[in-house]
Formats: sequence, structure tokens, C-alpha cells
Amino acid sequence: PHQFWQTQPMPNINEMDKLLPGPIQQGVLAEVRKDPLNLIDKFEWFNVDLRNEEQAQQVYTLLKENYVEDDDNMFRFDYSIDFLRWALLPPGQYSDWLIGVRVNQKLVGFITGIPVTLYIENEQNKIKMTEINFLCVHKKIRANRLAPVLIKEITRRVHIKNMWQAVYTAGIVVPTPISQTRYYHRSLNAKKLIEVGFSSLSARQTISRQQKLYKLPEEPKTPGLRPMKKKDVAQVTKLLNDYLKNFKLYFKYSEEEVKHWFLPRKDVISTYVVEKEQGVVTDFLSFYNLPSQVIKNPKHTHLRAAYSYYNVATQTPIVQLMYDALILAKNEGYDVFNALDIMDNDKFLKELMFCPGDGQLNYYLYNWKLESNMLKPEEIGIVLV
Ligand code: EN5
Repeated sequence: PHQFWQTQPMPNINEMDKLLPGPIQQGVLAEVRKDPLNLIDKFEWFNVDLRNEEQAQQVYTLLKENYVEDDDNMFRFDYSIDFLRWALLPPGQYSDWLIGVRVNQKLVGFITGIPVTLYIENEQNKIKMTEINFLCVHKKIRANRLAPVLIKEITRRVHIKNMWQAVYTAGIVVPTPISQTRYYHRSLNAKKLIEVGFSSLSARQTISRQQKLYKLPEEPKTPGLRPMKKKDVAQVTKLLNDYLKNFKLYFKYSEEEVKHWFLPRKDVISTYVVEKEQGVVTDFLSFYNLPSQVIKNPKHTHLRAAYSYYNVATQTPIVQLMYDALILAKNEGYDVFNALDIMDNDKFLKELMFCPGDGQLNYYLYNWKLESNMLKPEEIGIVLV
């Protein structure tokens, strides 16, 4: 098992305590291979330009048909092109960190990195690294062991930039997670969730009882709640960075980055701030739009899901703020609101009637040994999209 991961600088479950906290291997820039890894016949590397319409379309289609599914293969993520541009073209992005593999011009493999500054366990460990995402191999060539090659190639391109760590998440367990978190779901459209098989009715339940149970008011309750604008960037940056210091794993955001990650983009990211008195922002909430394709259903093709992103409550009670998030998401047409049990989410999940899902999300650090081998979900302060 794990033929590939055994060869990588990852803490091994059995020998965890022999390692010192910090980097597992010391990187040497001069030793980094200068040319791309070899690919088998007809396969070729290609740097994806997501600003190019045709290339964006190719990535979109590869992911739509071959990316992550739930355990029962009923739903598959359907990231939109605008979403991919948001997720993969942040400030400081490198043009050779969006890596494709083609066969006769057809895209069959993909992996991405974006630059991040991550704080690990304490303020001394501030590390510039990459956040890896969207590893995808076309279903028809899964036997070729292309995934390890994609991982090694992006690792090489990250090393060339003198960076030696990475952060990533996965639904599956490989050596070795630093935290295991769970998805929670809040029904917004009970009838549709049942029709597509996302939720099921227990013996004593009926659709109309569920609809009643999950009913929401028409308008949010918090006075001064409004969509975030450019003028809020400085205050949101401060609120966000101050809040994130409470966790053992968090990014530090520049104002440039907050502009990119939080300013509302239609059907991609929604951010609402609370402006209590004239000009003073005290709280904000945010969620991103990630629909899933419903794989086999006569009536519905898509499930519209909002995913909780970062929420900071300094004046408004967190339960009230997130209740408003549910109302806003419902009004924007979402069927379900999803959140992980990370950060302070535990403080609102039960009360707002989220239910645990059947999916886990494992967090990983590449080439880093933590002081405490495992972090609790509530110690995690980062959300990967
Ligand atoms: C990339 N860096 O499994 C990593 N979703 O619970 C991506 N379950 O939607 C990794 N199976 O439980 C992503 N409904 C890993 C997640 C992959 C997708 C996934 C799970 C998360 C999910 C749903 C549907 C299950 C369908 C059958 C689920 C039950 C809860 C229900 C919600 C509404 C109210 C009643 C209860």
C-alpha cells in the first residue's frame, strides 16, 4: 500500500516520535532537477493559461467529468470557470504552477499550486509554501500511475522557487493527515435534497415536516448587514488576521489578497459585512458557490451548494451571524449550506440544525512534522476551496 507516499518526506505513523518538529528533509536548491519529469509516449506537459477561454474550458470539462465524487458516486463537484479563475489566479500566482498533461491535445491530467504564507502552530513558524489542489486524472487512464508523476513534477517546480513545504486536503486518507475534519450540512431546500438522494426521510418523517423544520425567515436579522465593498478591505483584513491568530494553522492575508479572496463575485464568492455604526465594520460572513452534478437523476442535473468560507464575529453573536448566512444563501437559490467542523463552527452547527455528512476532509502538510502530531478540527484556521 502507498507505494508512492512511502517514498515522500511525510511523517510515518509508526516512527512519528523519532522526528523533530519542523522540516523533515532539508532542501538544497542546487540539487533540484532542472528538467521536467519524463512522461510516457504521447503524453506531454503543458502550462495551463486559465485566462485563455479554450484552455479554461478544457480544465472545466476534465474536472466536471473526472474530479471528486462522494462515496456512493451520486454527486460530482462541478467547479465553474469563473470559480477556477478565482481559486487559481490569486495575487502572486506563478504561470508554471497550473500543470496539465495532454495526449494528442486532449487534457487528461491536472494539478495546481498557489503561493501562500502559512503559520504553523506558533508565530515563529511562518512559511512561504504552496497550496496544492485540483489533482485530477482522467478516469480512462487511472491505471497508468500518472498521479505520482503529477505530484513529483509540481513538487519540483515548487522546489525551484526555493519552497519546500505544501498544504493540501483530501477526502481520502494517505500518509499522514495532520487533522481529520467532517462535513456538516444544513438543508435549505428539503424537497430537492430528498429527490436527488442527498438526504433521506426517516420512517416517521415527511417532506412537509422537513420543510417546516428547516423553514427560514425571508430577510436576514442583523442590522447593518450588506455585501462587502472595496472600501471595507482594510477593516476586513484586520478582522480576519486578528481572528485567525486563534488557530494553529492559518494564512496571513495582505489587503491585495483580501480583495481577491473576499470581494463578492457573482456565483463564486459572497461576502457580507456588518457595518454597525457609520463606517465601522465589526463582523463578516462568507461562503463560496460549489455546485455538484447529480450523476443519475431523471429530474435534477445539479445540486446548488454554498460552502462556509471565513466568518468573523466580534459584535454579532456567531449563531445569529450564521443564521443570516443561511437566509442569504437560501435567497441566492442554494439547496444546501455546507461547513466543516473547523475554526469556531462548532459554536453554531448544532443550534442551526446542521447534520454530519458521510464525507471527511483530511488536512496534510508536506515535509513538515508538527509538534503535536494531530490537530483538532477546531484548531484548523484554513479553508481550501
Ligand atoms: C480537494 N482539495 O463526500 C479535496 N461529500 O459529507 C476535496 N454527503 O455531500 C475533498 N453518499 O452526507 C472533498 N448527506 C471530499 C468530499 C467529497 C464529497 C463528499 C459529502 C460530505 C456529502 C452528503 C450526501 C451523501 C450522498 C451519499 C450527506 C446526508 C446529510 C443530510 C444533509 C441535509 C439534512 C439531512 C442530512
